[in-house]
Amino acid sequence: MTVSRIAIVRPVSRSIIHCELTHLARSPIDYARAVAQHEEYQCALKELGCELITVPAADDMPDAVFVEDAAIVLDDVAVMTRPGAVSRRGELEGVERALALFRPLAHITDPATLDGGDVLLVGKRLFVGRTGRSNDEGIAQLRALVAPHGYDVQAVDVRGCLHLKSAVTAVEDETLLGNGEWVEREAFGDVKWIEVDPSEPHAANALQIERDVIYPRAYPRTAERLRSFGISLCLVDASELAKAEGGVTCCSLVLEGQ
Ligand code: CIR
Repeated sequence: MTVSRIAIVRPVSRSIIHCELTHLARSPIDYARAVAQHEEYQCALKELGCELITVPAADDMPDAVFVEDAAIVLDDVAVMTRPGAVSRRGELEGVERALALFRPLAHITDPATLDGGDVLLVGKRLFVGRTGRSNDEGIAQLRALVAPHGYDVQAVDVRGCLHLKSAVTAVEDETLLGNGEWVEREAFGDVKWIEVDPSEPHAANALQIERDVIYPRAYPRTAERLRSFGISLCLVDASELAKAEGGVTCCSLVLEGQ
């Protein structure tokens, strides 16, 4: 059997300047620059062995490029979320059509809310941030949907940032990169923890693709720290979409195809 790695992506919307913002003040986003940076990101995904599947653009949905929030993709099921921001719920349809080719689907339903950016997979554990976007009902529904597939769901309190994965992501299978000001590292049990450089609080969002990590150029001190732990980085410029509160995990859904 040939197993290939697939990354689902979606173009930057022409209306990106009207994106949702929670913790950042609105600043002008250069659409052409955002598109060029998104191209570089997609090249990085391809270099790391991903085949890209592009969901059709949704120019009327400002945040559509952030496909991560629409679904949680596991080996044997994909859970379509119910985004906490009402303006983002229309994004699901296109992503669902793409995912249906690869996984059976399950759905989070009203009154639950859940954003994919709040869900961090470590082995068979799903850590889920309790945030303004993901509520307790969302966490409970996710638990019920994934338990039959052998996954354990643990809720984690998050403060000071948008999503759990703004505060912590995996850089190796059992190694997390985190900002301990935004999330309690003890919540993650016995995993190795690399703390971001204190001068780079936004540096915890990294996208692990097997033994490599796609990582923003904007955080050189934390990058150096990661390299000192032997982590191989593929650096990209992600500064325009960072103004929309998006990071490198947000712009793709990576899954093993078969
Ligand atoms: C939002 O607020 O929903 C978007 N402007 C940013 C979403 C970023 N997504 C993510 O961190 N998973």
